[in-house]
Amino acid sequence: MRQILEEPLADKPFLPEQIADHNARHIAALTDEYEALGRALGRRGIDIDGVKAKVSGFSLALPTWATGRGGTRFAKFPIPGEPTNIHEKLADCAVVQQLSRAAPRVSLHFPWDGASDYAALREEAETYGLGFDAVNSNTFQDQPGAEHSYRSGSLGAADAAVRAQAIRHNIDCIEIGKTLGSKALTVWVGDGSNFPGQQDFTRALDRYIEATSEIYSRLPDDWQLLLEHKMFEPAFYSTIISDWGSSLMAAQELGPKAKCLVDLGHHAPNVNIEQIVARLHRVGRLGGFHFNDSKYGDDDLDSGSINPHQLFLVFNELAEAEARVPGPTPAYMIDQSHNVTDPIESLLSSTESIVSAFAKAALIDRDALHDAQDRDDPMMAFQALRRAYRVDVSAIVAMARMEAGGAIDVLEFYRDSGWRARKAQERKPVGLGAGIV
Ligand SMILES: [Mn+2]
Repeated sequence: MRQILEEPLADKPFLPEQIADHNARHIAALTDEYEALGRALGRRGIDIDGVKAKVSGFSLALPTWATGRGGTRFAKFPIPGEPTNIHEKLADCAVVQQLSRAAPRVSLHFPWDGASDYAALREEAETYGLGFDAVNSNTFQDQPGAEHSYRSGSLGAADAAVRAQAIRHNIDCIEIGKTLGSKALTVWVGDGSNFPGQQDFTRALDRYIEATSEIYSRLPDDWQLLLEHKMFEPAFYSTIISDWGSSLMAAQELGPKAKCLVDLGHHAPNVNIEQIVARLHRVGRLGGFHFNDSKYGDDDLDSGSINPHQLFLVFNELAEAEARVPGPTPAYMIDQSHNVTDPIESLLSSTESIVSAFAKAALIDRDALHDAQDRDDPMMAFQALRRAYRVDVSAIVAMARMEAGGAIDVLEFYRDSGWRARKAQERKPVGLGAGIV
């Protein structure tokens, strides 16, 4: 076992020299693997340095809620050293960013991430080299002291006073986001029904769109409103924004700043999510992406842990769309609930999976793919994808990360650092609390 690293400087979790020492032990093997892969790709006419440059340009956001143990609907088993407030969550996100160099933004959720001074919070994040991604509102659970309950819905509730409270909360989130430097508000509501007849589908959607248009009218010009659909839960019979069709319908009625956000876990099993990506991009409404994986539904498992091929196919569609109509990159974010792992380790591992899927999609010979599609040759079209998917791109991803100042083996560095054990001494214990967040 290697030595536990020294106590770091206050403004960065780790000293650059600590990462350099780690990299010095791995650089010879990495260079050898990178050069061998470069020769193999070169024989196919692919320039490995060009792919690495694309990988260097890829980044995603981390959600603060994924820095703690989320648990399941049934229970939550915290670990010592979990973050207990927004400042500690930022520090853990800084660990992921400093080691992976692919996660420079953090997404906040209110009121969970409330702070007394958001300008100071922005400066605190900047000392870590972090910025802020979309802010997220929460009108799916009641808060202490709230005047009205969301038990029967929020933006789509039948009670106008409940809708007004939900609108106010979203406007408050926009105001906080302006101070933080965010450029988007993500809205997911659990509104819906649990019994046939409980709710009029049409009037409920009308109320939701009317309420959301009030929020939309308060958006700064350079902001986006990201609408996140989800098939079910907590409403198990009908959900107001249950699918991409409802989401698109709402976005188109609201206006050009409203876009759809696709969360990989928010569809029925086996749904062709990559086709949804292509559809939404075609109409210019693909606003964002939440990465996770699932076996059954909204499991929030680690990205690429169950179906890495689907992740690759999603990035294939994104690359295809980008080549056809260049435009702003969708807001990429991890959205996971960690039940049995150290959340930082899951975020590091998932970041690696997502960047790898992006890198593999960048290897696809698009001319060969299009040619096979146009000749109606399904096998060769499939092989164009398969040739890229089979490549182990680890050396490209690690080289890009190292050149940006990150660690070659992120998990090894993190474990050797003793970060969690140190935080277990410094941070107060987390309560047992409820399950999934
Ligand atoms: Mn999500």
